[in-house]
Amino acid sequence: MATSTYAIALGSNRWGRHGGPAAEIRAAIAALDGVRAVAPIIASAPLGPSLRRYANSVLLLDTSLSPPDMLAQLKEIERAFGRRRGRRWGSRVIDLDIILWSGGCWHGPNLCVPHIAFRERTFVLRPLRQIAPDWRDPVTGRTVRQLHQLVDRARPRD
Ligand code: PH2
Ligand code: MG
Ligand code: MG
Repeated sequence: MATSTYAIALGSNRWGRHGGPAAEIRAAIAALDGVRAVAPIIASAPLGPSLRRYANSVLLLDTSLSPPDMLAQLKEIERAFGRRRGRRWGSRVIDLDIILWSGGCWHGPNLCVPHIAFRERTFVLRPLRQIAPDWRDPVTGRTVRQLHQLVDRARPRD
């Protein structure tokens, strides 16, 4: 029984078994159960030390999994796709991050929902706005549409 909805951000800037970054994103989407909406994949300039461009998207999924169980499933997919743990923000075949959860906030030892940096990231907010513009961030009380307008205004070219 589906009891909650998650917004999951997907990112890739490395080739893997399925192909280039966009193919890796499509394969990760296919590996998840309960997917209800998927934003078009975008190309984005890397934030941080990596030099390779990213493919990014965001999806909504319905599930009965708790946030730690959802995270464990995402980590399992990252492992299966050949993601290696290493340098923080190094290039990666697939990165799956929980951005929002319909239950509001969650703070655990390895997990903080909402994602701590999503309000500053155009490559998350732009796709998220396409599928969930009215979702309200439980921390700031702002909608995704408002959060996107705020970063867009600050950095109109990103
Ligand atoms: N993910 C990062 C660091 N930098 N830059 C872009 N454009 N897209 C990402 O998904 C991304 C990033 C860490 O997870
Ligand atoms: Mg990430
Ligand atoms: Mg991650």
